[in-house]
Amino acid sequence: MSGKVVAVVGATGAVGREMIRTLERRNFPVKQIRFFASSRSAGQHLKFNGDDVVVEELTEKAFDNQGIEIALFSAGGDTSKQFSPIVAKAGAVVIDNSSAWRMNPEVPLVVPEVNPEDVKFHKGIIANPNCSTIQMVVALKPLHDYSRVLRIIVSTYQSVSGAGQRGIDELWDQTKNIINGKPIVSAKFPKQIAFNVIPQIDVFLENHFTKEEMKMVNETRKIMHDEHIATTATCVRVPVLRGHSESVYIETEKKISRDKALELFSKAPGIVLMDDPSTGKYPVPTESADQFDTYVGRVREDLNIENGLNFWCVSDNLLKGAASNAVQIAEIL
Ligand code: NAP
Ligand code: 3JN
Repeated sequence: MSGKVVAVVGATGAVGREMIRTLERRNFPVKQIRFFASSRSAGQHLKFNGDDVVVEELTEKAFDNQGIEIALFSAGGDTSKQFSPIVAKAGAVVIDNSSAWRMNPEVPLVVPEVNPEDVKFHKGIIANPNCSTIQMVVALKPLHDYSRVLRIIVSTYQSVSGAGQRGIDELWDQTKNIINGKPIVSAKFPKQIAFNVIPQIDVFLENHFTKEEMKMVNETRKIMHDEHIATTATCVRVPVLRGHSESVYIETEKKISRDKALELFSKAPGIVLMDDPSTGKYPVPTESADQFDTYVGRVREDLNIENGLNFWCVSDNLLKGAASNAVQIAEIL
């Protein structure tokens, strides 16, 4: 049978389950599939293309002499730091969803619509960027190719699934409890998320930005091969189940008119343009959920800055923001 021997590490998680579905949906050539998680989930069964597959415990010996060629990791940064080098040494190429390796100069950080060529310099580990970065750089790429992007001001509206299964459960639980007049518990998020918005994702750093915001700043430069792109990000959690949205303002070297931007977006890979103010056409998370593309709309020339352009983009954070970007990288391999 042709195809690759593929492992999904973190297979029981919110991203891992989408990786499995994405391999199925994109007909990735799989000769054999293996699922790994912690000892908590070892022994569980998950389906792949209709077959039952047992979840195995990830251990330091688990990949020895198994012939595993591609390992899709979404088991958090600490697990990745410990196991990715061991798995790469055992002969697999690791495609890791955590932030553990993203800024390591030896590790390519890849969005296939933007810098597919970087895959070539991998030494066994390839990093998948943060979900908020991925959809923004997919949208920026055609603009940047036409006229260099100098400045980015972005505000994100990030769904609770970005915080994993516990984030999804917390929104449901709080919503049900509030409707039923019961007290609520905030454990995964720093404040109440139901009927609220929270301008904090991840921890605060010394410069008063959050870690999530600084990921957008640094990862954008690395992916776009431009150390000078000046990004300011404000990352906000909103009570949406699935799909991150972003309001993006950019300044470019030469002016990009709305018509030019629409033309560039409409031809770009991975982008679906939804922009027609006359019919109220623009993207929203409920309509882009479960899709692989990045949706762009609300394109406007800035009122005050000659070379300023505003747009809105929406993408499924569990797919393009994580699982399908990783599977696309595997397709390049
Ligand atoms: P999740 O729903 O909490 O799932 C975590 C997964 O990791 C589970 O399968 C869990 O297995 C497994 N795991 C935890 N500790 C492990 C260990 N020591 N050994 C093996 N497996 C272990 O979280 P998620 O939303 O899927 O996210 C997982 C990770 O993906 C995040 O921590 C983050 O690094 C990354 N992520 C990236 C993006 C992105 O922007 N690209 C977005 C979301 C998440 P058990 O069932 O055994 O606990
Ligand atoms: O909160 C979100 O919407 C995205 C979260 C991503 C995330 C969550 C926990 C750990 C990451 C990430 O991918 O940057 C990490 C991490 O690996 O640092």
